[in-house]
Amino acid sequence: MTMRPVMLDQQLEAQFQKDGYVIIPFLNDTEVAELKQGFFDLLPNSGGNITADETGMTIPITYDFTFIDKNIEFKQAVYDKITQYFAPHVKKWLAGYRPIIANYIRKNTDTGEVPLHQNWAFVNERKCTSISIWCPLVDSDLKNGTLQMVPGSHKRFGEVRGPMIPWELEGIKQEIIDKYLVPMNIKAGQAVILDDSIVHYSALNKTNDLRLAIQLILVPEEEKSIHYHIDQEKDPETVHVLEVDTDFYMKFNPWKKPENVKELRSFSYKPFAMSEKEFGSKLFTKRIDEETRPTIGSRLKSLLNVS
Ligand SMILES: O=C(O)CCC(=O)C(=O)O
Ligand SMILES: [Fe+2]
Repeated sequence: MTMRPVMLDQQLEAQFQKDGYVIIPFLNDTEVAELKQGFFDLLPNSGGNITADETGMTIPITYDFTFIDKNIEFKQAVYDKITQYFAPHVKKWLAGYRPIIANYIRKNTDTGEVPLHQNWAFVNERKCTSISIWCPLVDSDLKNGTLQMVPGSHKRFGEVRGPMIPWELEGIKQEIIDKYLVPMNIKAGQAVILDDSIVHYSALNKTNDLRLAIQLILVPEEEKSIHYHIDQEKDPETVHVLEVDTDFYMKFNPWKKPENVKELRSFSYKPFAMSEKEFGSKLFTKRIDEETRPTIGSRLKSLLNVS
Protein backbone atom coordinates (compact mmCIF):
# COMPACT_ATOMS: atom_id res chain seq x y z
CA MET A 1 0.00 0.00 0.00
CA THR A 2 1.02 3.56 -0.50
CA MET A 3 2.51 4.85 2.70
CA ARG A 4 2.00 8.52 1.82
CA PRO A 5 -1.46 9.28 3.30
CA VAL A 6 -4.17 11.29 1.53
CA MET A 7 -6.74 12.07 4.24
CA LEU A 8 -5.90 13.40 7.71
CA ASP A 9 -8.70 11.43 9.35
CA GLN A 10 -7.77 7.76 9.79
CA GLN A 11 -11.19 6.33 9.13
CA LEU A 12 -11.60 8.36 5.94
CA GLU A 13 -8.10 7.33 4.89
CA ALA A 14 -9.02 3.64 5.23
CA GLN A 15 -12.19 4.16 3.21
CA PHE A 16 -10.31 6.15 0.56
CA GLN A 17 -7.69 3.41 0.18
CA LYS A 18 -10.39 0.76 -0.11
CA ASP A 19 -12.83 2.41 -2.53
CA GLY A 20 -10.70 5.07 -4.22
CA TYR A 21 -12.90 7.94 -3.01
CA VAL A 22 -14.68 9.41 0.01
CA ILE A 23 -17.52 11.92 0.42
CA ILE A 24 -17.09 14.75 2.94
CA PRO A 25 -18.86 17.99 3.93
CA PHE A 26 -16.72 20.69 2.29
CA LEU A 27 -18.09 24.18 1.50
CA ASN A 28 -20.71 26.07 3.50
CA ASP A 29 -23.79 27.63 1.88
CA THR A 30 -22.23 31.08 1.63
CA GLU A 31 -19.14 29.71 -0.09
CA VAL A 32 -21.30 27.72 -2.51
CA ALA A 33 -23.31 30.84 -3.37
CA GLU A 34 -20.16 32.97 -3.81
CA LEU A 35 -18.40 30.41 -5.98
CA LYS A 36 -21.51 30.09 -8.14
CA GLN A 37 -21.69 33.88 -8.48
CA GLY A 38 -17.96 33.87 -9.17
CA PHE A 39 -18.50 31.62 -12.16
CA PHE A 40 -21.04 33.99 -13.72
CA ASP A 41 -18.87 37.04 -12.91
CA LEU A 42 -15.84 35.52 -14.64
CA LEU A 43 -17.70 33.97 -17.58
CA PRO A 44 -17.66 37.08 -19.83
CA ASN A 45 -13.86 36.67 -19.98
CA SER A 46 -14.08 33.09 -21.23
CA GLY A 47 -12.38 32.61 -24.58
CA GLY A 48 -14.62 29.67 -25.44
CA ASN A 49 -13.49 26.07 -25.60
CA ILE A 50 -10.74 24.75 -27.82
CA THR A 51 -12.67 23.25 -30.74
CA ALA A 52 -12.32 19.80 -32.26
CA ASP A 53 -10.26 20.95 -35.27
CA GLU A 54 -7.85 22.77 -32.96
CA THR A 55 -7.40 19.57 -30.99
CA GLY A 56 -6.76 17.40 -34.02
CA MET A 57 -9.29 15.00 -32.53
CA THR A 58 -11.90 13.33 -34.67
CA ILE A 59 -14.47 13.05 -31.89
CA PRO A 60 -16.14 16.31 -30.79
CA ILE A 61 -15.65 17.33 -27.16
CA THR A 62 -18.90 16.86 -25.22
CA TYR A 63 -17.87 18.51 -21.98
CA ASP A 64 -17.22 22.04 -20.75
CA PHE A 65 -14.24 22.34 -18.37
CA THR A 66 -12.16 25.47 -17.72
CA PHE A 67 -8.96 23.66 -18.73
CA ILE A 68 -9.97 23.67 -22.39
CA ASP A 69 -10.74 27.40 -22.43
CA LYS A 70 -8.75 29.47 -24.91
CA ASN A 71 -8.25 32.50 -22.66
CA ILE A 72 -5.35 32.00 -20.25
CA GLU A 73 -6.29 35.05 -18.13
CA PHE A 74 -9.75 33.55 -17.63
CA LYS A 75 -8.22 30.22 -16.58
CA GLN A 76 -5.92 32.02 -14.17
CA ALA A 77 -8.80 34.00 -12.64
CA VAL A 78 -10.81 30.78 -12.18
CA TYR A 79 -7.78 29.11 -10.60
CA ASP A 80 -7.23 32.02 -8.20
CA LYS A 81 -10.89 32.13 -7.17
CA ILE A 82 -11.25 28.38 -6.58
CA THR A 83 -7.93 27.87 -4.80
CA GLN A 84 -8.63 30.83 -2.49
CA TYR A 85 -11.97 29.36 -1.36
CA PHE A 86 -10.69 25.79 -1.17
CA ALA A 87 -7.42 26.42 0.71
CA PRO A 88 -8.72 26.32 4.32
CA HIS A 89 -10.77 23.17 3.62
CA VAL A 90 -7.86 21.44 1.87
CA LYS A 91 -5.76 22.14 4.95
CA LYS A 92 -8.43 20.76 7.25
CA TRP A 93 -9.04 17.45 5.41
CA LEU A 94 -5.98 16.55 3.34
CA ALA A 95 -2.51 15.39 4.38
CA GLY A 96 -0.42 18.18 2.80
CA TYR A 97 -1.66 18.74 -0.75
CA ARG A 98 -1.14 21.59 -3.23
CA PRO A 99 -3.37 22.51 -6.21
CA ILE A 100 -2.27 22.27 -9.84
CA ILE A 101 -5.45 22.56 -11.97
CA ALA A 102 -8.84 24.17 -11.23
CA ASN A 103 -12.01 23.69 -13.26
CA TYR A 104 -15.55 24.87 -13.29
CA ILE A 105 -17.55 22.11 -15.01
CA ARG A 106 -20.75 23.31 -16.61
CA LYS A 107 -23.63 21.17 -17.84
CA ASN A 108 -26.56 22.91 -19.45
CA THR A 109 -29.74 20.96 -20.19
CA ASP A 110 -29.09 17.89 -22.36
CA THR A 111 -25.33 18.49 -22.48
CA GLY A 112 -22.14 17.63 -20.67
CA GLU A 113 -21.53 13.90 -20.93
CA VAL A 114 -17.99 13.16 -19.73
CA PRO A 115 -16.92 9.86 -21.32
CA LEU A 116 -15.71 7.06 -19.03
CA HIS A 117 -12.11 7.86 -18.08
CA GLN A 118 -9.40 8.00 -15.47
CA ASN A 119 -7.90 11.44 -14.85
CA TRP A 120 -4.38 11.94 -16.21
CA ALA A 121 -1.45 10.80 -14.11
CA PHE A 122 0.18 13.72 -12.30
CA VAL A 123 2.65 11.87 -10.06
CA ASN A 124 4.37 8.50 -9.81
CA GLU A 125 1.38 6.56 -8.47
CA ARG A 126 3.52 3.76 -7.07
CA LYS A 127 4.91 6.26 -4.63
CA CYS A 128 2.01 8.57 -3.85
CA THR A 129 -1.47 9.68 -4.92
CA SER A 130 -2.81 12.68 -6.78
CA ILE A 131 -6.42 13.52 -6.13
CA SER A 132 -9.33 15.56 -7.38
CA ILE A 133 -11.79 17.37 -5.18
CA TRP A 134 -15.10 17.25 -7.02
CA CYS A 135 -17.58 19.65 -5.45
CA PRO A 136 -20.96 20.34 -7.06
CA LEU A 137 -22.44 23.81 -6.50
CA VAL A 138 -25.96 22.38 -6.94
CA ASP A 139 -27.44 19.19 -5.48
CA SER A 140 -26.35 16.38 -7.81
CA ASP A 141 -27.77 13.00 -8.72
CA LEU A 142 -28.37 10.83 -11.78
CA LYS A 143 -30.95 13.23 -13.23
CA ASN A 144 -28.53 16.13 -13.64
CA GLY A 145 -25.49 14.09 -14.59
CA THR A 146 -23.69 13.54 -11.32
CA LEU A 147 -20.27 11.94 -11.05
CA GLN A 148 -20.32 8.12 -11.12
CA MET A 149 -17.53 5.90 -9.83
CA VAL A 150 -16.25 2.36 -10.22
CA PRO A 151 -15.35 1.61 -6.58
CA GLY A 152 -12.04 -0.21 -6.14
CA SER A 153 -10.78 0.63 -9.66
CA HIS A 154 -8.05 3.03 -8.45
CA LYS A 155 -4.35 2.15 -8.85
CA ARG A 156 -5.27 -0.94 -10.84
CA PHE A 157 -5.64 0.20 -14.45
CA GLY A 158 -4.02 2.61 -16.88
CA GLU A 159 -0.89 3.44 -14.94
CA VAL A 160 0.44 5.51 -17.85
CA ARG A 161 -2.22 8.13 -18.57
CA GLY A 162 -2.24 11.35 -20.56
CA PRO A 163 -4.24 12.96 -23.36
CA MET A 164 -2.12 11.31 -26.07
CA ILE A 165 -1.80 7.86 -24.48
CA PRO A 166 -4.10 5.05 -25.73
CA TRP A 167 -6.27 3.70 -22.90
CA GLU A 168 -6.50 -0.02 -22.13
CA LEU A 169 -10.22 0.26 -21.22
CA GLU A 170 -11.26 2.15 -24.38
CA GLY A 171 -12.85 -0.93 -25.97
CA ILE A 172 -14.97 -1.90 -22.95
CA LYS A 173 -16.26 1.53 -21.91
CA GLN A 174 -19.91 0.73 -22.56
CA GLU A 175 -19.80 -2.53 -20.58
CA ILE A 176 -18.26 -0.71 -17.63
CA ILE A 177 -20.89 2.06 -17.85
CA ASP A 178 -23.66 -0.55 -17.95
CA LYS A 179 -22.47 -2.69 -15.04
CA TYR A 180 -20.04 -1.09 -12.63
CA LEU A 181 -20.99 2.50 -11.83
CA VAL A 182 -22.08 3.94 -8.49
CA PRO A 183 -23.63 7.46 -8.70
CA MET A 184 -22.66 10.14 -6.16
CA ASN A 185 -25.91 11.55 -4.76
CA ILE A 186 -24.65 14.60 -2.95
CA LYS A 187 -25.75 18.04 -1.85
CA ALA A 188 -24.24 21.30 -3.07
CA GLY A 189 -21.08 21.94 -1.05
CA GLN A 190 -20.37 18.31 -0.22
CA ALA A 191 -17.30 16.98 -2.01
CA VAL A 192 -15.98 13.73 -3.39
CA ILE A 193 -12.25 13.29 -2.84
CA LEU A 194 -11.17 10.89 -5.57
CA ASP A 195 -7.94 9.15 -6.48
CA ASP A 196 -7.18 10.47 -10.00
CA SER A 197 -6.63 6.89 -11.14
CA ILE A 198 -10.20 5.77 -10.33
CA VAL A 199 -12.42 4.92 -13.32
CA HIS A 200 -15.35 7.37 -13.49
CA TYR A 201 -18.02 8.85 -15.74
CA SER A 202 -20.84 11.35 -15.86
CA ALA A 203 -23.94 11.40 -18.07
CA LEU A 204 -25.99 14.17 -19.67
CA ASN A 205 -27.83 16.70 -17.54
CA LYS A 206 -31.46 15.72 -18.09
CA THR A 207 -32.95 18.55 -16.00
CA ASN A 208 -33.89 22.10 -16.96
CA ASP A 209 -31.42 23.55 -14.47
CA LEU A 210 -27.72 24.19 -14.80
CA ARG A 211 -25.46 21.56 -13.24
CA LEU A 212 -22.36 23.40 -12.09
CA ALA A 213 -19.46 21.72 -10.28
CA ILE A 214 -15.84 22.43 -9.38
CA GLN A 215 -12.88 20.12 -9.78
CA LEU A 216 -9.58 20.96 -8.11
CA ILE A 217 -6.66 18.64 -8.85
CA LEU A 218 -3.95 18.38 -6.19
CA VAL A 219 -0.65 16.60 -5.66
CA PRO A 220 1.34 15.93 -2.46
CA GLU A 221 3.03 19.25 -1.58
CA GLU A 222 6.54 17.74 -1.61
CA GLU A 223 6.11 16.21 -5.10
CA LYS A 224 6.91 17.65 -8.50
CA SER A 225 4.14 16.93 -10.94
CA ILE A 226 4.69 15.00 -14.16
CA HIS A 227 2.96 14.67 -17.52
CA TYR A 228 3.13 11.60 -19.77
CA HIS A 229 3.32 12.32 -23.49
CA ILE A 230 3.49 10.14 -26.60
CA ASP A 231 4.30 11.67 -29.98
CA GLN A 232 1.89 9.57 -32.05
CA GLU A 233 3.49 10.57 -35.36
CA LYS A 234 7.13 10.18 -34.41
CA ASP A 235 7.13 7.22 -32.06
CA PRO A 236 3.86 5.75 -30.75
CA GLU A 237 5.70 3.34 -28.45
CA THR A 238 7.79 5.80 -26.44
CA VAL A 239 6.42 7.62 -23.41
CA HIS A 240 8.12 10.89 -22.47
CA VAL A 241 7.95 11.84 -18.81
CA LEU A 242 7.85 15.63 -18.57
CA GLU A 243 8.31 17.70 -15.44
CA VAL A 244 5.47 20.21 -15.32
CA ASP A 245 3.82 22.71 -13.00
CA THR A 246 0.67 24.79 -12.60
CA ASP A 247 1.89 27.20 -15.27
CA PHE A 248 2.29 24.38 -17.81
CA TYR A 249 -1.36 23.37 -17.41
CA MET A 250 -2.48 27.00 -17.53
CA LYS A 251 -1.08 27.42 -21.06
CA PHE A 252 -1.60 23.88 -22.21
CA ASN A 253 -3.46 22.51 -25.22
CA PRO A 254 -3.77 18.84 -24.22
CA TRP A 255 -3.78 17.57 -27.78
CA LYS A 256 -0.70 19.44 -28.96
CA LYS A 257 2.90 18.48 -28.47
CA PRO A 258 4.21 20.25 -25.33
CA GLU A 259 7.11 22.64 -26.02
CA ASN A 260 9.97 23.90 -23.85
CA VAL A 261 9.38 21.36 -21.10
CA LYS A 262 12.01 19.46 -19.18
CA GLU A 263 12.05 15.74 -19.98
CA LEU A 264 12.91 13.63 -16.96
CA ARG A 265 13.12 10.29 -18.76
CA SER A 266 11.43 8.18 -21.39
CA PHE A 267 10.47 4.53 -21.61
CA SER A 268 8.99 2.17 -24.18
CA TYR A 269 5.38 1.28 -23.83
CA LYS A 270 3.16 -1.00 -25.89
CA PRO A 271 -0.49 0.05 -25.76
CA PHE A 272 -2.83 -2.85 -25.07
CA ALA A 273 -6.53 -3.61 -24.61
CA MET A 274 -8.22 -5.27 -21.64
CA SER A 275 -11.25 -7.57 -21.70
CA GLU A 276 -14.25 -6.97 -19.47
CA LYS A 277 -13.61 -10.22 -17.66
CA GLU A 278 -10.11 -9.17 -16.76
CA PHE A 279 -11.37 -5.73 -15.71
CA GLY A 280 -14.00 -7.21 -13.38
CA SER A 281 -11.59 -9.62 -11.75
CA LYS A 282 -8.96 -6.94 -11.06
CA LEU A 283 -11.23 -4.66 -8.99
CA PHE A 284 -10.32 -4.50 -5.27
CA THR A 285 -7.32 -6.82 -5.91
CA LYS A 286 -3.60 -6.11 -6.01
CA ARG A 287 -2.66 -2.49 -6.67
CA ILE A 288 0.21 -1.14 -8.75
CA ASP A 289 1.80 0.29 -5.61
CA GLU A 290 1.89 -3.02 -3.77
CA GLU A 291 5.11 -5.01 -3.52
CA THR A 292 5.57 -7.00 -6.74
CA ARG A 293 8.53 -9.08 -5.58
CA PRO A 294 7.18 -11.99 -3.52
CA THR A 295 8.39 -11.97 0.08
CA ILE A 296 10.02 -15.04 1.63
CA GLY A 297 6.88 -15.49 3.72
CA SER A 298 4.54 -15.48 0.75
CA ARG A 299 6.82 -17.81 -1.24
CA LEU A 300 6.87 -20.26 1.67
CA LYS A 301 3.11 -20.03 1.95
CA SER A 302 2.62 -20.76 -1.74
CA LEU A 303 5.10 -23.65 -1.56
CA LEU A 304 3.10 -25.07 1.33
CA ASN A 305 -0.08 -24.20 -0.53
CA VAL A 306 -1.62 -22.23 2.33
CA SER A 307 -2.85 -18.66 2.42
O1 LIG B 1 -18.23 16.99 -13.36
C1 LIG B 1 -18.26 15.92 -13.95
O2 LIG B 1 -19.33 15.46 -14.34
C2 LIG B 1 -17.02 15.12 -14.21
C3 LIG B 1 -15.90 15.46 -13.29
C4 LIG B 1 -14.64 14.67 -13.49
O3 LIG B 1 -14.46 13.90 -14.39
C5 LIG B 1 -13.56 14.88 -12.50
O4 LIG B 1 -13.74 15.70 -11.56
O5 LIG B 1 -12.51 14.23 -12.60
FE1 LIG C 1 -12.44 13.09 -14.35
